[in-house]
Amino acid sequence: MSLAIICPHRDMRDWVAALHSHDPDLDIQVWPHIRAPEQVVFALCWNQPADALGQLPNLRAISSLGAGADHLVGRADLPADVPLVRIVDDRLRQSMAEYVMFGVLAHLRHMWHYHREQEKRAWQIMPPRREEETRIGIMGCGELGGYVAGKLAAFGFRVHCWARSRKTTAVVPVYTGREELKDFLHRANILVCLLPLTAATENILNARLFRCLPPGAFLINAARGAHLVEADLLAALDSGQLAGALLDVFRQEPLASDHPFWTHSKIMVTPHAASVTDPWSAAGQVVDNYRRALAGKALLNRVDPARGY
Ligand code: NDP
Ligand code: OXD
Repeated sequence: MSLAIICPHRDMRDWVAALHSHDPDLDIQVWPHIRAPEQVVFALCWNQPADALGQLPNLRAISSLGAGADHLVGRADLPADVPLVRIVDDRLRQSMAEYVMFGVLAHLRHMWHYHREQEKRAWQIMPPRREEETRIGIMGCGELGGYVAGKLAAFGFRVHCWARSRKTTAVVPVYTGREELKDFLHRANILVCLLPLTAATENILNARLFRCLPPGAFLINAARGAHLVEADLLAALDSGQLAGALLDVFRQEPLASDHPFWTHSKIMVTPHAASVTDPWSAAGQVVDNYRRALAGKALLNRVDPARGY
């Protein structure tokens, strides 16, 4: 029996070492060097090539290497009925909280502006945006959104979330469903997207949504590039409807070198680095799920293909 890692263009030696630290006897095959496809019962995947999983006839489970599973859900090339799981991890949550906190503080304290002014040796104070006038709306109140909301609230910010299902125990107010989306947006002068990418959320960051935000709102998208209608963002920045954006994810990654986002004065680009799965933190749950799959036990962190996340 073996576990396959299918993550093209990445050095997976750390992952192999981290998995072996939990089970030194684990047989690991790293794509494209799959020596014995019929032995593979568990696949750990990120951006897997279209034909990779179909070549593994005895799969019992497939795990995303990250929190998102949109690269696995609803794909015709995936073996039918093989359960999907994803990573849920403390380091991922904390790292995302750091990223969003950075974006919020950099916006409020005009750090983009000061960084540009430094190049001109210009000494001019901008009045900080006031924390008490700041209301942060987080789209998604799951493992990441819920955690980030708690951290921002503990720091003193007014935070509210938006989710699909009603929450009764969240630490911040949670708006629910399309019917409460406008109320959620009206209150958000910083909007953070931490939604999974599904049919219902694709293109959700669009002109109509931006118009529901208070003028001069700031956008942080750390979820998926396909949530955002890029032309609508550029228009909203030009009109002043949005003051700026911190973007970590893009429709096409890496972002093309001639993409207008690179040079836009109101956009900060990061290379899908908001919260990268740390193998040393996450390998334990992968080995656990591998063993569960072998034993026919319930898997941890299941993805519901019908829901899309
Ligand atoms: P979860 O599944 O734990 O949470 C998803 C949240 O989104 C839930 O609160 C869910 O509502 C809500 N949601 C889903 N669909 C809708 C909808 N149609 N309308 C309203 N709310 C909806 O996911 P995670 O928090 O673990 O991760 C979120 C995403 O973050 C990932 O899917 C991935 O794309 C992205 N990500 C990005 C990273 C980066 O480095 N840039 C790193 C890690 C993740 P409900 O609670 O009702 O189910
Ligand atoms: C993830 C990601 O989903 O890195 O974990 O985007």
